[in-house]
Amino acid sequence: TKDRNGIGQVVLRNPRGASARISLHGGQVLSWRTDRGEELLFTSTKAIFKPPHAVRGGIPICFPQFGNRGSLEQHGFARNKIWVIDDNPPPLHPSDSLGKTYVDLLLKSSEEDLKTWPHSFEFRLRVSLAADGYLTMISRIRNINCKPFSFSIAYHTYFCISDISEVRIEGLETLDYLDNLCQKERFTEQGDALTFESEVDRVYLNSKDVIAIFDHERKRTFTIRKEGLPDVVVWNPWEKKSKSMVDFGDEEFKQMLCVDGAAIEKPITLKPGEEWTGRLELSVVPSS
Ligand code: TA6
Repeated sequence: TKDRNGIGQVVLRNPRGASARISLHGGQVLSWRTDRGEELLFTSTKAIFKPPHAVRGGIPICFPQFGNRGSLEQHGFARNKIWVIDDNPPPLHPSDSLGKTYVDLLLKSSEEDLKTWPHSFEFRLRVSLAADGYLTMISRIRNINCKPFSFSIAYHTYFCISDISEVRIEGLETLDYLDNLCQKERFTEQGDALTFESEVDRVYLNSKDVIAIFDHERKRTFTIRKEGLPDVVVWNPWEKKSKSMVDFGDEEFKQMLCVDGAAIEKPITLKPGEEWTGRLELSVVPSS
């Protein structure tokens, strides 16, 4: 299908009726719904669907840079580029396809990209929906250059939640984190679950590979399972920052929370010909 700007979109639908919608703009997942049609990802009602800017919501891919940690635009250029469907991707493990509904997307470094980031790469993204509605994103990034390069990456995931003050995250306890609100200074998280009562903008370091987000009011739990992504970004803009974002409603911070599988603190270095794989699996289950 095409969006209002004529940009291609792919809709995945599994046999039970769960679905996901991915835009070729940025390779961005824009929607992930349960088999009852319930939307699980947040998109701002003021989102601007105007390339090259990424839509405020879903899962923008931050690559080859996270945040403003480098010379590129905020979060790198991958989310602002048009990807193509990859009809003949190098094979993945059979378990990455069996029983799954999926699409393979490809972003290759263009002449234009090389001006700002002089490294030739191929970024292959597989987005899949499993029979039980789990959403999986597998990134394979290959250095097809003649010299090594390093990159950071984050799946900037906007979860749809009922009320930010009724949410807690388990799996980040006792970890060190870099606080973007305090000049990226390093702190250590306390011993109990993370809850929210003000702006949070942190990169948790060396986390376990399973993170749980409990939405108490809506009685559901999101689970993030990740491989190759040691860090976790946690972001809620809260009221003041929300008012400064043109593509975000003043009160919308109450219904969203970004929890991103990422590799930020230690950028990934690829030698010529080398390939890195990172996996993120999102699931949601009713919680008591
Ligand atoms: O989540 C970390 C962060 O860098 C925040 O500081 C905020 O800027 C957010 O990403 C959104 O960035 P964006 O460029 O999409 O507005």
